[in-house]
Amino acid sequence: MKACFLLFLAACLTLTCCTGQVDQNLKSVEIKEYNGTKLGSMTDFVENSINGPQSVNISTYRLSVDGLVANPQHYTYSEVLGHRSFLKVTTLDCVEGWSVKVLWHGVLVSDLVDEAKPSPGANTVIFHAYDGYTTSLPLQYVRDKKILLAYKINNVTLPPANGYPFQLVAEDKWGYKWIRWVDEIRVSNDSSYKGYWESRGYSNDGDNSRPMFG
Ligand SMILES: Nc1nc2c(c(=O)[nH]1)N[C@H]1C(S)=C(S)[C@@H](COP(=O)(O)O)O[C@H]1N2
Ligand SMILES: [Mo]
Repeated sequence: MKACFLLFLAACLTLTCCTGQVDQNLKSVEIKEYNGTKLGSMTDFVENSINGPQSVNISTYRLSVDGLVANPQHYTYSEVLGHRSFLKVTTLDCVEGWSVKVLWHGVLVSDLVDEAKPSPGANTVIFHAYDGYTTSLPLQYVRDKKILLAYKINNVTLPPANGYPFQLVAEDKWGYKWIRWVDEIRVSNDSSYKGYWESRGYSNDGDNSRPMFG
């Protein structure tokens, strides 16, 4: 049964990779409810990325954890997936006015950062993506909120448009903090660093309980 499901998933993914679109079969295998909470669909996300959907070649892909660390890391996709993983139902709120609540499955950003051994004074995490997009978050927030680097949505491997291989689940932050196609986690002591949208006027704090401009 499980093997059957995995085979089906593999077939769907092959299709998705070739077309760069979410295959309708993927939509039919994603879960719609979790612990009594009704979920949105991964196809509810609005495509608004700065350079369109990216297609990452997983055989050459590496996730770097570097910057202000003693022990920089360069993980393959499967090495990242080898870390302990967690599930979370979390809502993404975009500044454009739409939001989607789904089940995320991922690894702890703080586990990856800790493996790289952050130096004293490290207080910021700067994320870089395959399309050149950047954003940042306080290291303390990343630890306290147990922030995930997600590789599945609604129990389906992230489709390319949703950020395959990884999307940051920046709980309680505006959508522009939810960086997709993440390829670098850079530890820093520059707490005033401004990412792509932050340097264009959106609040650096990005807290979704506060105004998006700040
Ligand atoms: N790499 C990258 N990540 C990105 C963006 C982008 O342009 N490039 N756009 C951000 C914005 S503004 C939003 S609202 C969310 C949307 O993510 P979703 O497609 O998973 O909803 O992605 C964020 N992450
Ligand atoms: Mo957004």
